[in-house]
Amino acid sequence: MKEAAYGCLFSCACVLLRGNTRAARPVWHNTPMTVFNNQEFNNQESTRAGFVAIVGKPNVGKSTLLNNLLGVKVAPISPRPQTTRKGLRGIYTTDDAQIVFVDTPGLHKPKDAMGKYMNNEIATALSDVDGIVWVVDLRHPPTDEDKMVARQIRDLPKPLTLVGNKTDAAKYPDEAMKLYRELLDGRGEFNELMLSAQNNPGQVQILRDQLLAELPANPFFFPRGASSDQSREMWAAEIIREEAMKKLRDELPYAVATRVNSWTSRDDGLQRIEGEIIVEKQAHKGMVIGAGGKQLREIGQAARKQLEVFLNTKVYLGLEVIVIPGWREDPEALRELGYE
Ligand SMILES: Nc1nc2c(ncn2[C@@H]2O[C@H](COP(=O)(O)OP(=O)(O)OP(=O)(O)O)[C@@H](O)[C@H]2O)c(=O)[nH]1
Ligand SMILES: [Mg+2]
Repeated sequence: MKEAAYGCLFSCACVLLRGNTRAARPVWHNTPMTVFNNQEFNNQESTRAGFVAIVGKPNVGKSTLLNNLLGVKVAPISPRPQTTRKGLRGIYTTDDAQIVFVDTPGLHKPKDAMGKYMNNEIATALSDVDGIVWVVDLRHPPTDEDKMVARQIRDLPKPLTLVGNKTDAAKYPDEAMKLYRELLDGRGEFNELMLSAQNNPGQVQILRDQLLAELPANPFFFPRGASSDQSREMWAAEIIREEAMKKLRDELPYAVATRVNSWTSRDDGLQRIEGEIIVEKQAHKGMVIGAGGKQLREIGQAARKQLEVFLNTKVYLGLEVIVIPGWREDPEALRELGYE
C-alpha cells in the first residue's frame, strides 16, 4: 500500500483540500499538486509518518470521522450503510509528522462481487498500516458485524484505538462502550475514546493528537498540503454518488455507480464537469431519472451545489444515466469503474 501511495503521487492530479475542523463547509482548493521532490522528502530529519486504517461495520461514522480529523471533506457520507466502497487515503501533516488515514468500507457479509471487493479493501488496508482506529456506534450494542470486525483486528500486533462514536445521540454510551471493549478481551493494550465525530471537534482533535504521538520515525509519504490521494474526477464522482445515495430508495442506491468523464475550466472560472450515473438494469434508468427528469435534476442540483461550495466557483454539471448490465457482479465492469 505504501508503494501504491508513491505510485499514485506520480499518476494522479491530486486534489488539495484545506479547512478548519469546525467549519461545516471547508474551502476546497483546486490547486495542482506541488511537484513531488524526492530530495526534499528524503532529506527531512526526525520526521514521523505512518498509515492509520479507520475500520468498523457500515454506517458507524468512519468517513465522518475522517473528514473531521482532516478538517476537510474528502470522503462521501450518507445515512445509508455501505456508502464507502473504496479504500481512500486522507492526509494530515504537521511540521514534523504526517498521518495517512485510510478510510475503509464497512465490514459486512458480502452479497455480490462488489461486496467482496469492499471487504477485500479492508483486509488490504489492515495488512500494511501502522495503526488502527476501530469505530463503533454507541447508540446500539454490538452486532454480529461488530464481532466480525473485532475478530479481524483483535490479534493484529499494531496500535489500536477503539472509538465509541455518536455520543450525542447515545442513551447509554458507557454501557455500550463496555460491551465493545469486551469484544477485545484477550488482546493486550489498546486506547479508547468516546466522541461524536459529527459534533465534537475537541475530542476529534484529542484523537488526532494521540495518533500523531504514536507515529513511527519515517519520511513523509505525501507532499505537505496534500489532503487526499484522489483525483478531482474521483472526488467529484463520489459527491455525485453521495447525493444519488441520499435521494434514491430501496436497493437502487447500491445499484448505482458514478464516474466523471470530462472536466474543463473556462477562463471565467466556470468548471464544466460531465458525469455519468451507471445503473445495472434498463428498468433502473427510468427510476433514477424520475418523472419528467425530476429526480435526476435534483441529484444534479444537490451535487452541483456541493461542488460549487468546495471549488468556490460556478460549476456546470452535466449528468447522464447509462446502463452497464449487472456491473456489480462483473469483474471487468468493476475494474472499469475503478473498483480494482
Ligand atoms: N448523531 C450522529 N450521527 C453521526 C455521527 N457521525 C456520523 N453520523 C451519521 O452516521 C451516518 C453514517 O456516517 P458515515 O460517515 O457515512 O459512516 P461510515 O461508517 O463511513 O459508513 P459506510 O461508509 O457506509 O461504512 C451519517 O448519516 C452521518 O451523518 C455522530 O457523531 N453523531
Ligand atoms: Mg464511509
